[in-house]
Amino acid sequence: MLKQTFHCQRTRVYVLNGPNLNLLGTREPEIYGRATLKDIEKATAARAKRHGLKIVFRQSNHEGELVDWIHEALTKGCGVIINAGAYSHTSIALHDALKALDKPIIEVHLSNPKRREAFRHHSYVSEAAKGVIFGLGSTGYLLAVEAIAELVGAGTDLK
Ligand code: CA2
Repeated sequence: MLKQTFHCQRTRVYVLNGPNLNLLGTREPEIYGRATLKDIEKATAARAKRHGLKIVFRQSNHEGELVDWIHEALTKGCGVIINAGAYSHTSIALHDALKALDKPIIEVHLSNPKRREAFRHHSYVSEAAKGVIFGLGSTGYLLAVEAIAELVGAGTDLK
């Protein structure tokens, strides 16, 4: 079977984080774990390095800023890992921006929204994503890097 790979001009992977994720590690550890966003950034960058990929790691509490970064990834990135936080469940703007991106997109959530309140069960991001990783805490970001590396053929002559 022919494996689907995405042609990748650059080695930059955007890791975008939405509202309130800057609070990680300070509250609700029973839901989101004890790692801070800085811890996740370091671990994600280290995992990406193994594959010859570089991480652009950002967090914003503002929907439009996240849209702008997705547009930036359009020209400067080779894939997007996104935990859009609560905007996952509300934002058609993020959905549209992601739909315009012809690069692999992996959606990550620390918790498993399907096991939580009904308003978290639908994600506009999922409809634009190649794959989704839910409920595995910060490990989800590392698995997302592995998925992107595989999809773009990083570290192989498909790059
Ligand atoms: O599980 C996830 O990663 C979520 O994207 C986290 C969002 C939530 O709205 C999504 O449904 C699922 C919330 C992030 C809030 O993060 C906090 C961290 C510490 C303390 C308070 C909020």
